[in-house]
Amino acid sequence: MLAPGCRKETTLVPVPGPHLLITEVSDRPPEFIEVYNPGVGPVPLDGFRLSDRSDYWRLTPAGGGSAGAVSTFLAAFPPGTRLGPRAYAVVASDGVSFRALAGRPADLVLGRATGAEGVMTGSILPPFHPLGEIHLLTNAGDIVVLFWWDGVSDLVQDVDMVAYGDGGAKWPIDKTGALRYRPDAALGGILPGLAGNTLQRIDLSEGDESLRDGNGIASHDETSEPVERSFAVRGPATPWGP
Ligand SMILES: [Ca+2]
Ligand SMILES: [Ca+2]
Ligand SMILES: [Ca+2]
Repeated sequence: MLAPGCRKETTLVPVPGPHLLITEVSDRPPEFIEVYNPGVGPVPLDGFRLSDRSDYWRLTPAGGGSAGAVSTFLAAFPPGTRLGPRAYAVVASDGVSFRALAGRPADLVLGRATGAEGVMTGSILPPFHPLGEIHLLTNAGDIVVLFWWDGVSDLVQDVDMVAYGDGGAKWPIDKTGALRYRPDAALGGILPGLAGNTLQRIDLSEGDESLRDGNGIASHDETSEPVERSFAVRGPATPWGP
């Protein structure tokens, strides 16, 4: 029996599947985030979420919610979506401009859809371009976080994250001291602004990321990844490929 005002702490459920990775971020049209499944089996994407908010972890009831802001997203993959082995999921900000520029529809969209994509669900507050395009990733700098939450636990679990430009400085990710989170390391690095190129993962091993005592999948400390060594800023964009 719990005393009034007390809550039962929930136990963390292991994140299903192998360690998914963010493998590409493009901050201008065709603006997209690419997620890769390096494993040998399909991964159900239920519970996985993408956000550009440093307070993404406040999503849980214990986290107290978040204030909301213009030009941010915190969105879940639609129920029943699966990512095949050695396969990429390309999540476009704007399905219409992505399809026009890339020549094929994205797998999923955060904003406008052409009808050929799955639609991410959740809190999506896009700035609308005069032409109707939806841009969610800030060109001067932003953060992108892939995380997992079972919808019940007090805590979310980090899966992968990356910061570029002035994103990590403006929106530091630090859950240290909050709820029962372990300390987050200072960001292991911040990539430069993309300047028309895209952020492409070149090291699927995550380099010297700390593999213990973190807030991530399999206790990884996702904030600690030395991203300057495991990503390259280069062009052209490579949706669905390395
Ligand atoms: Ca990582
Ligand atoms: Ca990791
Ligand atoms: Ca790619």
